[in-house]
Amino acid sequence: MTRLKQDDIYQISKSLEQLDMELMAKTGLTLRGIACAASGVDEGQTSGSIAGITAAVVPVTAGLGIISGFSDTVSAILKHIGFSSFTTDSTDAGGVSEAFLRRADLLLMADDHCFTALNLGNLKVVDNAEATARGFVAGLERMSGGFDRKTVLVLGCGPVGSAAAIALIQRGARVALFDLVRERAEALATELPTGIATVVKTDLDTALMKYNHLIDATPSGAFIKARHISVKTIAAGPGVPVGLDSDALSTMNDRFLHDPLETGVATMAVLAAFGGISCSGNAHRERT
Ligand code: PYL
Repeated sequence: MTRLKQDDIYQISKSLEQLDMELMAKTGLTLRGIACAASGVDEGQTSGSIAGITAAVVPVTAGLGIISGFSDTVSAILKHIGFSSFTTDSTDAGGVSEAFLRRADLLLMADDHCFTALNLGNLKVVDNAEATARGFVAGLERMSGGFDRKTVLVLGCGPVGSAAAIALIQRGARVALFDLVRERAEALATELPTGIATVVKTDLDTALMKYNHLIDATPSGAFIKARHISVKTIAAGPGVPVGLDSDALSTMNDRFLHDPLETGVATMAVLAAFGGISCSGNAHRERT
């Protein structure tokens, strides 16, 4: 998982209205709408109760430590989609204790390996990697007008790419799996329905020229070039940094979804609060 930097997130809190306008143009949904679609819940039925749900965001000093602005940005995203939310005054265990004492319904916290949302009522656990994947797949589906057995190229078979492949198949897509480590793609393919999931046998350049629907779940930047993009290309990029280079981005217009944190945070909170499906965290998967 790429560790975000302050530069990646410092503008998010003041750009959420702008993000909603961009998402509406691309998908017909706002950030909350994407989160609800990804969670399989009706936005109209949740919007009333969401305000009554309080989320606590706990800063964590473990490992490489606190990212300046991270917890407040997470809290701002949650407020933007309608939750009540606060960042705890204390960090780590003190913050967890504070969340309980202040009767939070949800608790969100992240170390360098796992970003989790906990429902303190029903003990549901939602992992950011899985929620991020589901959010971007929901957005890609809307931009694509439905998958209807279309094949989506999944770039990167780590926690986000794996969860994206599963979510794509659940929504009626076929998936072509690519990872620089071919064994990772092959290992993922063994967990997915035969014939619906295939491993890309060609090199990356050929694959990028072949497929029109892409999910970039890699930690690599600017490797997707303008020559890989056609008027039919529709892409979602949960990966950080952005996989499309500036020339490729300039040709995509309203056919590319990316944000460094918003979609994942919104989806994990809605999943934790309302999602009927309990999510298992990816924390147990091998850490890259
Ligand atoms: C959750 C993000 C999405 C992409 N990479 C993940 C990341 O940067 N993880 C590290 C988060 C560390 C947060 C720090 C704090 O400020 O509480 N422990």
